[in-house]
Amino acid sequence: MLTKRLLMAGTALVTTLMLAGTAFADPVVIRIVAGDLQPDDPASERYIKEIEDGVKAMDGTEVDIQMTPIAGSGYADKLGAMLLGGDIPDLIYFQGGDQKMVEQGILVDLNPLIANTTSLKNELYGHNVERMKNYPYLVYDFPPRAPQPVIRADWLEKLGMAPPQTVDEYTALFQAIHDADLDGDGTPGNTFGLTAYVNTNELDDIFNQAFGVTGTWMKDVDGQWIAGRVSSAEKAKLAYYADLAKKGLFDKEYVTNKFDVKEDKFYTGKAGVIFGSSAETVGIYGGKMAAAHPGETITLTLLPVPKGPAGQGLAAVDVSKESRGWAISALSQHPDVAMKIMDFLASPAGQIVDRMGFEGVHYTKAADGAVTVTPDMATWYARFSYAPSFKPPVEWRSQASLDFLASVNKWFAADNSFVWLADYAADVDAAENVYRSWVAKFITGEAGMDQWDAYVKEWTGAGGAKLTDYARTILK
Ligand SMILES: [Ca+2]
Repeated sequence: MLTKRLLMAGTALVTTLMLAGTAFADPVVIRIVAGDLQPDDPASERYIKEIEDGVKAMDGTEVDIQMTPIAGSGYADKLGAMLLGGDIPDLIYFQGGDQKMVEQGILVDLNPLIANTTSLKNELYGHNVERMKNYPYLVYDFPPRAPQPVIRADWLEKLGMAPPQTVDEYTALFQAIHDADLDGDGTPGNTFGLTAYVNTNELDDIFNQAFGVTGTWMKDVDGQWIAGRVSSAEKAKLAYYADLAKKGLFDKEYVTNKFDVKEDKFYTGKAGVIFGSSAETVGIYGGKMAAAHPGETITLTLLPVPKGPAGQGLAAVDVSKESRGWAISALSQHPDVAMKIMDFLASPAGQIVDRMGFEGVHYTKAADGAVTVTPDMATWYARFSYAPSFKPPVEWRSQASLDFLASVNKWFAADNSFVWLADYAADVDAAENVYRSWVAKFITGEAGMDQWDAYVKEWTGAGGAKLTDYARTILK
């Protein structure tokens, strides 16, 4: 209904412009909305200007990109109000609230537009391609968040150990960190092998597959779909976490740790291994570790994805849909030009703009063309595309960051999770809360693994049975 009204409004506008004799005059105007691209902000203006120049250099298209202001916090809500009010820019960045707009019919299927691109279609990650099969309205060309563990390279060297290749070797590493006095405070045994924060999601990223937790839904011995959360593989994995905690190798306080507490334990030598969720995060951890130890030369090593008793790999990635990303309005007069902007930004020239920021600010170029990154590069981040094939003119990322990206690509596996109908939201939350609470009880030792059946019973009663019944109608 909204679509129809807006389409009529759009038609009226075009008619008016044609009568005035100004329709389709160059350059093509593309309105864009994103929380961190604001008109009157000099950095945003320069960014947009470089994109306009780049698109023109690419194939001669003259585009006038106009930013739409949404100031302050609450971007998703403000964007929703703006769109439902009928003000719909051509290129829209969502971080939530997009499904409502799909229901209103105001976002286009991006797949046909992407199929016509030169660069973008070749630069999507495996999880992007799978997500866009299920939900073609958002594109977000970035690596998936996949927490992976890091350790100080000098600590690994002091222990005389190679990076662990198996779960048993991980246990041995955590034990060695614990037993030594690597932090040099004179007391052995007061450094955890591993810490985390709030929940065990980060650990799951390398241990799920190792213990056979292959996805959100798994087949039991009778060939019936059951939740991975109540599988025997999950039980084996949690028994491993509980054993690490019991031996003092895993920090039992993970539940109350905030992210900064987790990091602080790492920088101050109270934990030997932590997980970083992205290549950037791993780079930032390296920078903070170095800053915490002036005068020393400390780098971080990314630890491998271990082989376990039941497999190897990073946890399966949710491919039901992108949770954030770029959309194009169904009311846009120039969806092809909007996509051309996205295509440019995924190209080698566009990646210089999107990944490296501004010449003279984030990097400098010498007379002979040699590029040098400045300290300001640490605060720059790509907004549109993190093309996997991009080779920067100079490498500034740490080896740990590069290893992180290689590992994400090597170990991608698609999960079989799906988007729940709103009717199930309360059950999803209730079952997950029961799971989290029991995981904490098992790990702190408040409950023994022999109480597994009591956990499964509570989980089943708290919505788990209802969710499983529904999943069996969805999964093949
Ligand atoms: Ca110590």
